[in-house]
Amino acid sequence: MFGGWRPEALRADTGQDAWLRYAPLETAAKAKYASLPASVVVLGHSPVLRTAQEEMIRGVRGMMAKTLRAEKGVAERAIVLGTLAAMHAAGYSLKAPKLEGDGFWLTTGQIQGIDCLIVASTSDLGVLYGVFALLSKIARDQTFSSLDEVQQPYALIRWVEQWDNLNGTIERGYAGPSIFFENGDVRADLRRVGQYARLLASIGVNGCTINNVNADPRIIDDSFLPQLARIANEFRPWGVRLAVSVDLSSPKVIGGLDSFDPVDPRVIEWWRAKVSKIYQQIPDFGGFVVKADSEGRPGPSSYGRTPADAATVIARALKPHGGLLLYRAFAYDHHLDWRNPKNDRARAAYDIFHPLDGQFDDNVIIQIKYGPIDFQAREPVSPLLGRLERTNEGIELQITQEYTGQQRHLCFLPTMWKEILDFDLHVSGNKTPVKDLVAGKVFHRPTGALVGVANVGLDANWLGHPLAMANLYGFGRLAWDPNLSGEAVAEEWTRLAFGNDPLVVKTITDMQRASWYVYESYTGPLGAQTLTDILGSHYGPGIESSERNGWGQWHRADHDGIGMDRTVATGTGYTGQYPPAIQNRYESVRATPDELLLFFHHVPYTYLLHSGKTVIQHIYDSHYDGAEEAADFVRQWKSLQHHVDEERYAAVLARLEYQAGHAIVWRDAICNWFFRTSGIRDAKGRVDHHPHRIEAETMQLQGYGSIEVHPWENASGGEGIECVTPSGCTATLRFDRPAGWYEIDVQYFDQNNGESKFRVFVGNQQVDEWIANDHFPATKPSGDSSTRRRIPGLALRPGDEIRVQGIPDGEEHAPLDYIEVRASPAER
Ligand code: GCW
Repeated sequence: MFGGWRPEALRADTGQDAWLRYAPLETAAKAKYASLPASVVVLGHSPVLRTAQEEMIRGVRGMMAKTLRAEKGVAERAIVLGTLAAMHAAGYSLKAPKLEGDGFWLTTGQIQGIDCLIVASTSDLGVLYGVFALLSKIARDQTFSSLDEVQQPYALIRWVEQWDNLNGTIERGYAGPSIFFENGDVRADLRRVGQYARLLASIGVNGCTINNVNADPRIIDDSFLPQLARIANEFRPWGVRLAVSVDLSSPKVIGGLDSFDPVDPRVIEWWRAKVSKIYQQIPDFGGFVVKADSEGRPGPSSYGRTPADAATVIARALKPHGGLLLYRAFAYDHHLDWRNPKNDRARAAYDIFHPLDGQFDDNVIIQIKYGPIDFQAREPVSPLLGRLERTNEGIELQITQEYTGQQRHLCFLPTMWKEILDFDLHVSGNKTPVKDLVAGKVFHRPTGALVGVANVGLDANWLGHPLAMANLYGFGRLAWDPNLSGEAVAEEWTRLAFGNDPLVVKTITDMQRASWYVYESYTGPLGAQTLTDILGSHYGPGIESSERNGWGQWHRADHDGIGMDRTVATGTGYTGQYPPAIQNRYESVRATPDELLLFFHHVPYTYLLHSGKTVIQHIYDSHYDGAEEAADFVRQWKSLQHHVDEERYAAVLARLEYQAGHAIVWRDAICNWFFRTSGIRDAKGRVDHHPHRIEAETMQLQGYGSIEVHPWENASGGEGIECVTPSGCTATLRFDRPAGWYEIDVQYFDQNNGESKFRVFVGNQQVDEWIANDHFPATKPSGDSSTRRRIPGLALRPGDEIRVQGIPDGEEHAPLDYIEVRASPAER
């Protein structure tokens, strides 16, 4: 019944343990590890080493139902955990390889004549990382009879950031409230914080910034520090350093000064004293993140000072304590004049920070978003990444899917991150991939950083979509080792999160690997960026929201063509920020790769791509293909029924079915908009032609009235219907096709300010009913709230009356867009 595979994988799973489930091993795998020693020896007493020993015991107990004996010395075959120094001190003679920092060595060897399994490092934390690596191998069914493996982290700083507010909400968080804060204070119950730190440690993440970069100054108020210390206590046993985002105006807002001018001696003293107080309570405090002069945040420009002036005052306060300052390069003017074709937000980070190269202290890291705009589904690599030679830099990636489907759409981001990290910027004509630049290897900097904005929440499974945790896992793995392939990361994660059933491993790995391209293909063509509502949710389609305003995310589409001319020759000059080899590639319209064409060039819709298609036909095709591939995810996932636990099976299926529907909303919005704007027909005749679609406004309505939807492209035909009669309304049509099996899609709008009820009848028989109670980011009918209900397998006869009844609730007026009646798949 289970395809020969074990029912073990089918245990209910809330997702709380993520990739650290330690699920019981298959009998065959258990046999493989039967010779594992029966005891675990740890050399040393630090909290991190204690954690390492406990984790080893926990993992083996979960997977093999055996409890290792915790010992202090080697008297029998043992798993030995400790630093190389401790091993030498204990008189163990080992020929150790060269290890640095928190790197580790897993090996088998003799200690005092006894065969042992050894996990060694130069640091306690490295030992913990080694334990996690060993347990991961067991969970993934890897053989390690002749184990001898060294792993070194690529970059020193591997931090996640959370955009949590003190009131418990999370900016761009999609999985429930904050695990850290509630009602203005640190939560009383911090169990989830300890669990989070464990997950982070298991992938080598060594720091976490807990609050929004749009920082509440109160975070470092003296009265708040004991609360921060409680969080640091949860992090400490896992070697995760606590950091916070600070507001540059803090000396004024909470410090009582009349200025926050970074060169004012009183301000300098204020930061010095504040930082010492923090370290008195949190000796291993990691440091600060700063967002300044950006999107309305206060900054040094108020006093005519530079980011270097601002960074210096804070960095010097942190320096004596070993603290770091991550100063964000995401600073730009959001009141740009869109009428000026030379204006370009993409230039901002480089224009502001490049002239300051060399003016930052050694404990400052300039934290640079991967692209020059803002976490779009596709952007070129930020040129600033290649242009700081005398300043530490780090890259900022986004784990939370702000512009990539908000964990309702499947989008495995390590595929994108790999392209970015491997991208060779050819600095000074040499091979200089981004991963080497941000690890500080190219210019021999003291440090570098990979930072991921995670935004996990209180939802049991941390990120909402059960498959989205692969992004957090993948961030940590790539920060540790950017040379891993995206495929390897997806496969590791799948084995850990779902077990080793080959069908499960292959299916989920394949889906993850395809998912970013699929998402990109129906949301943002050819580097035009994610064509979403940039002024609001950043979720559904909103093609013109980025045009004709000061935010500078323009793609400049009009009747004749589309794209931003960013060339030196005729455009904004942005391409000139890249080293020559890259500049030449992007300066030339022919040399620019298709997927970034519209980021760099303005071209007519009839322009021929390298693929041989015109731009407009590519837009149509990619959106149709993308929507079909999204539908195919549902089919692929269904092949895993009875191979994964029911809970996650159902939760993922629901999200994928929703995604397949929402991909059609995206497809239609973008295709219709470009069709109307360009006037050029789809060569394949699909756009604006939906043979089985019946617009709700054309049905026979009782009580329902038509409404216009804005922007028009987010509803089929630009209109929908709504019902304000409390007892409900109906929309009816007469079925006039041959008798047979059909499925009906009801496209409706599910707002978050009411829970309307829907019922569907064929003749007098009710065939379905549901409540529109999902929580999309929308209070009106829109591309965010548009969703569908699919009713499969209906035997319809000519003359049947199909009737949808809607009963409004609150501000949600049972809004409908259209219905589609299609022959059931088996009949097609
Ligand atoms: O992407 C934008 C987000 C903002 C965010 C900002 C930033 C925290 O829409 O919500 O603010 O970037 O990164 O500072």
